[in-house]
Amino acid sequence: MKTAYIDNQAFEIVEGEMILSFIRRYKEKGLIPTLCDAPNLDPFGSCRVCSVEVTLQENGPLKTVASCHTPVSEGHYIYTSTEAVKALRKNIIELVLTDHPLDCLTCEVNGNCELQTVAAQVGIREVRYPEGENHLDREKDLSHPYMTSDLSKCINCYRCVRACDEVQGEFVLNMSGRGFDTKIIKGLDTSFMESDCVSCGACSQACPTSAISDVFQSKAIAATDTTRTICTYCGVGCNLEVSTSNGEILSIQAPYDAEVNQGHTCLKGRYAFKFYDHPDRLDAPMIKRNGEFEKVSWDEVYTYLASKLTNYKNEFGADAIAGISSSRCTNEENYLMQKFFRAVIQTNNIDGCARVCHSPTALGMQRVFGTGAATNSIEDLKHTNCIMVIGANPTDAHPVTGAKLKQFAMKSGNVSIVIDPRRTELAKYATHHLALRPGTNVAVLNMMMYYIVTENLIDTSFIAERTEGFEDYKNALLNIDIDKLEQVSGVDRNDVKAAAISYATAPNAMSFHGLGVTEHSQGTFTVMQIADLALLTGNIGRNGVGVNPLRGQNNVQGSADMGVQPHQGAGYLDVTKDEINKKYNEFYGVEVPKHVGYKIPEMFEAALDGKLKAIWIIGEDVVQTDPNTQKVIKALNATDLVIVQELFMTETAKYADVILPGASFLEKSGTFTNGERRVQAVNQVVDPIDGCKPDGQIIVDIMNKMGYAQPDYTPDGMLEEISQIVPFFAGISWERLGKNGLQWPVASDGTDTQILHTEEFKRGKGYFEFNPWEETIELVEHAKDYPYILTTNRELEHYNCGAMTRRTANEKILEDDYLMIHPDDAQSHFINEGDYVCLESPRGKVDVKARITDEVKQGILSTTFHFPEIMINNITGDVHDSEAMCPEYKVVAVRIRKSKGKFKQQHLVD
Ligand SMILES: Nc1nc2c(c(=O)[nH]1)N[C@H]1C(S)=C(S)[C@@H](COP(=O)(O)OP(=O)(O)OC[C@H]3O[C@@H](n4cnc5c(=O)[nH]c(N)nc54)[C@H](O)[C@@H]3O)O[C@H]1N2
Ligand SMILES: Nc1nc2c(c(=O)[nH]1)N[C@H]1C(S)=C(S)[C@@H](COP(=O)(O)OP(=O)(O)OC[C@H]3O[C@@H](n4cnc5c(=O)[nH]c(N)nc54)[C@H](O)[C@@H]3O)O[C@H]1N2
Ligand SMILES: [Mo]
Repeated sequence: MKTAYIDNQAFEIVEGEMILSFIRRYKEKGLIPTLCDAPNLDPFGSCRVCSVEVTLQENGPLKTVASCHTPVSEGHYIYTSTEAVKALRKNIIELVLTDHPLDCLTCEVNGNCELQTVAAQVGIREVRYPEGENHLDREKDLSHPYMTSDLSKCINCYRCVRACDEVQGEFVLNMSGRGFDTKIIKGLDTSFMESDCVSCGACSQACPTSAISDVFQSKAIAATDTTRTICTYCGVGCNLEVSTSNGEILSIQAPYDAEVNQGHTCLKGRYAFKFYDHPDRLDAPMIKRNGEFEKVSWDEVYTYLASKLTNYKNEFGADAIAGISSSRCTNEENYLMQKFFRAVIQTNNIDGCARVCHSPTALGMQRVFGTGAATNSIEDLKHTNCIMVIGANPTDAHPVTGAKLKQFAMKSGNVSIVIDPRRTELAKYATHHLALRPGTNVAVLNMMMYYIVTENLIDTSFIAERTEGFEDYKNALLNIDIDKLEQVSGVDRNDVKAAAISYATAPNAMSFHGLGVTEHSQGTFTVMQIADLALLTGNIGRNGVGVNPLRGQNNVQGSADMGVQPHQGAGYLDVTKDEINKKYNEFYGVEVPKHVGYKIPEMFEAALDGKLKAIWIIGEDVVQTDPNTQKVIKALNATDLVIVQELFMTETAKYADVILPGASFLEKSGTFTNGERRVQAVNQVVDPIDGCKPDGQIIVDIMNKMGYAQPDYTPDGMLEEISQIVPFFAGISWERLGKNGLQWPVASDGTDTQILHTEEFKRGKGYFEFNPWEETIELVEHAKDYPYILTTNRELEHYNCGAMTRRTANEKILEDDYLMIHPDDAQSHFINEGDYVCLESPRGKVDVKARITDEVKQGILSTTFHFPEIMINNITGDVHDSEAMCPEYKVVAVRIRKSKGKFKQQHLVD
């Protein structure tokens, strides 16, 4: 054991650590004051407030060093509070204060200012030096709906600049000027709003004064409570620390000790929370009578629903009723929803948003490995040499992971491969960008694997020991027609070959994929190829490798784990198997059906055929987000009873017969499972808005009303029940989750799992299956009349149907949608920047504003689906993945023309 001494007391040291972290491990945090240091930033050593005295022998000559960036060595004697360092620290702070306005009493961060705290800590009562020529003339920047700056308060600690560089990798902030005139600038000295700032707030969290702040932080000074919880938006699962007072949410920060996000989060996690008490929140159950919604009591709505559902079940059978559960809701709520359908209604007609999202991931990975979830953790980026990002745009859709991937790609020596038709932000930094035509993933991946085999870069011993089906696979692969695949994909074979060699020769290569893989007619096959690519090169089962879908919704992993699927119940158990059926029957105490239920598209087909009488939809805006909007509307109109459980009057809710007002993540407790299989505790921050109930309680109430005894919704009680039926939750309990959650499978003793398939695959051997590329029927049938391909992307500021983000000030950052169109295409249709473009597909037409850019190739268009005023899904079609039925949102045949623009922009915040 190696030791060093803190004030003459011996403590064990860790090789390579700095004196400051060594001291902080053993002593209270306040012992060493700091200014330029922050928990999530590299040591910087500029303010020197953290100075200590050090010598190599007891009573030896003392040397003053900045503890934050001086490594501790064996036998160091460190003195933390000698008169000399105390005087030095005080002097430093006094000098800092001469150039800082002493208006603490009226400052918005009074009481919450680190400079103030440190000044008190070092014993400053008054400043001895005359007040310097300060920077009170510096203008405040109030251009942005969230971020603010008042550079008269800046103390040049560089924390904001370092946060922008090191944490977000955005490089927006800089120090400019010399000497007294040194100041922080944004971009080329513009405002937050005009700069490339992505509003992540890392600088505002880092700033020790209020030089850079945000509109919520000043309010947080009044906070009486903080609650740690998990973000409701994407599948990264950022931990959040929410400050409240009197039941009102004041601000959100990111805790530094969060393993997922290490003190960082994006503008949705940190700032987009004001939807929760927006005046548009639904606040009473409603029943539609004579075409109008009427507010009713909970008792009335429960009685109404129980009687209606019972009648439909008796008259038309259980399969005339179906449910769509919400991946925005907790595991416990999803478990209850599928239990309601299986045990109370007695049908397997239960599905969720994974159907329109990563269902091909779950199926494809199950076929190859036996388990459909991410094999590794984001943490593994520290151990990899090469990343392949295919069909994912994480800097917009998974910003905290995106920032890490971007930093990886920017670092010299690292190899990155981006496969995406658009030049995404990551593509700009990638070693290889394969800009394929949408719908040709299978072609490009088969080419990649062909080169890996022909260049003899396969991992023969891994293939021999851990896989099956390789010989047949290889024979088929060697017969592909490279000329044809090169031509259809539009990617030069040499570029594909170079990327293939990079992936195969990297000591560790890790893949990440998204909807550009799954939302296609060959989605499942593409996922299987990505998995086979890992098998072929032995990139699975250890640190820094693996297949890592960037799961979408905050709890889409969890909802499928809980059984929100028509073919597998809680814990992915096959409902058609006798022994499984027996297990569920015993556990639920009723007869559970053995035949597979409807997937979402089949629910709508059944409705149109008159076979579906009732549908209960929780937290999913199918009218706006499912493909072929007009067909979805027809299906809902054809269903007698449409129950929508929501926060807002969404496009779908408008078609409801009954509305149930649920509660948002801030108003309830439970768990979410992130894209790394990490089950984390969601803690209630405020009471449900008056009139609303937690979704889980609503389901329990209806279960009981229909005669099934289900105890009230509590997160610990529900987890207890779940752990008895879901095998990989065996060791999960509410108490055990702790701050950073547990990654499933969790053994009964509580041991969790960071990496899957280390020894063998869930299915035994990894499975090779060759599938040839096929043109989607959408283009085969329609390309002649509709020569452009529309694909979809996401914007950082808005989330899916926009119901939540568009009710926050995010709307002021991105007000409107736009269509990416190549300059040559724009020119040939006389379209100028900002003109409306009419997009017409065989299903219908919509208008979107043009943004002319070479981020897309000629012939390719891209836009989002966040804006109900546009309703892009009016033009998407019915083609779906051949295996998992995920809609092919990413390839839509369209024709275009300039138009006048028909919709009126809605403004949901003032
Ligand atoms: N800000 C924000 N974040 C979100 C969401 C949001 O709406 N807004 N939604 C959440 C949800 S539900 C999900 S599922 C995730 C989705 O996150 P991502 O998986 O990143 O989803 P997208 O941006 O829709 O599509 C990813 C990329 O696929 C590319 N692409 C299109 N066609 C093809 C193709 O044929 N081949 C390849 N290789 N690429 C193609 C697109 O250009 C795009 O860059 O994001 C989650 N996070
Ligand atoms: N064209 C095109 N369409 C797409 C996609 C695409 O790439 N292109 N992507 C698809 C994908 S991947 C997905 S996942 C879907 C997403 O589509 P949706 O699931 O419809 O999108 P969200 O905006 O996440 O909608 C969730 C709804 O849940 C509500 N909600 C949030 N929290 C709660 C809660 O705690 N309780 C209740 N009761 N309600 C809550 C919100 O108000 C919101 O209306 O869209 C799909 N649609
Ligand atoms: Mo999704």
